[in-house]
Amino acid sequence: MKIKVSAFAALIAAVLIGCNKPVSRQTEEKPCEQKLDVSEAKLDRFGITNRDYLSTASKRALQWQYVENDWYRVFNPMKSLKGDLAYEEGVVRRDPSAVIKVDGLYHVWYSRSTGKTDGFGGDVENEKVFPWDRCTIWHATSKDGWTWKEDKEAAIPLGEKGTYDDRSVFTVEVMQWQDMYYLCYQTIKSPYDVRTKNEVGLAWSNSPNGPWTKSKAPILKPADNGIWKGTEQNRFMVEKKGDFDSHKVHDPCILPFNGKFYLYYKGEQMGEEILYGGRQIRHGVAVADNPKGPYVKSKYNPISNSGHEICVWPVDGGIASLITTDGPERNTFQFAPDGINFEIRGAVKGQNMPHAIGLNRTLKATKENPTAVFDWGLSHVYNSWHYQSIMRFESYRKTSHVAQGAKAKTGKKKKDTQKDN
Ligand code: AAL
Repeated sequence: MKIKVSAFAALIAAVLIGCNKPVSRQTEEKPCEQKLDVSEAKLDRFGITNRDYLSTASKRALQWQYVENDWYRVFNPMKSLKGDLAYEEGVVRRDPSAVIKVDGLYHVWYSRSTGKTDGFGGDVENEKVFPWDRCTIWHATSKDGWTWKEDKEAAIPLGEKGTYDDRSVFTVEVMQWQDMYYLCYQTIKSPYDVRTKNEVGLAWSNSPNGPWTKSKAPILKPADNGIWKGTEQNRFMVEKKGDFDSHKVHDPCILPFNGKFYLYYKGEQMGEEILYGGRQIRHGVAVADNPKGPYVKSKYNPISNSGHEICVWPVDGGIASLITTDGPERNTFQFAPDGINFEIRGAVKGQNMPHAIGLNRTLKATKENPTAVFDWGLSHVYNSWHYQSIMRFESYRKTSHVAQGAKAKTGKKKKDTQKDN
């Protein structure tokens, strides 16, 4: 009888399970159903013993949308930079932008501040609450990507007292588009307390060396639908949490995509919780017809359920994203053909993982090597809580796992010096 059931199952080779079709108020309706492929070939590939006894994990494996092996990276230990970007005691240099190359020189922008961090316990009006507080945005250039020369003054200074960016401008990204350069970055208006809303500003120039014109108002703001509980300095106490980005919009990065401009960002929510052993962080996107905006938040936000700093790049007609640090899907590569609906495609080994990646935009990702942009780039390290410095990351692609001297699937033997490709 059992054999007959199995044979029947093999014939239809499908099990019905709930699917993710976007249906409004789906909980009030009968959830739609999706067929699960339990063909012999699929069971054999995943080593599933018995199609009549599928564990929850096996069912999940059978639902994987993408089971190829071309999105996997291993990071080497980070390396020190030379010249002005070498570690300097007393100075914070962090959150580097993408690296671009113009007229034979690499360019990078980053947050810079001096002095130690006081935290939120004292006079927040006059002290420095975070390493990224009281920052301005600086620019450095390099011939070889190792030795960097910092400009003599900030590329983006603070706004005048009373303006939206009078306290800190930081965590910058660069976009080069039609002979113009755009810097988008986080902004704080003083005072900076634990409930201060964080916004996003923009500046533009026809040269990477500036001068920069700043937007008069933020181009992106947190959702305005959370309600704090009481007046205490506590960001966890809320009457209502509001959208995923009700407190802060962070880590902005604009990519030209499908004739429009997609501003990817990290949201922080009022009343943030700890979930899956990490912070409750999700990403969103806002779209504009023009690089200067107006940017309209996607109705599909949030577009991730995990992650931290934004790390996105164009590949194969869509947008890829590296999700790091927080949430159940941390350390995964994800891909969205439409820039919005991301699926997991692969993973990174957690070891040596850089967390504030400035991608190298001179490297091009391809369908065959979608993570080529990670060959090298910049990130930061915490030399201490007070001071951070920018370093170089390098990584390599790994698509096989072969013992030294043994034959790979291609039939070739692996040499002792050879890394997996
Ligand atoms: C980073 C980023 C943003 C935050 C701070 C500096 O991890 O998410 O930039 O504001 O930390």
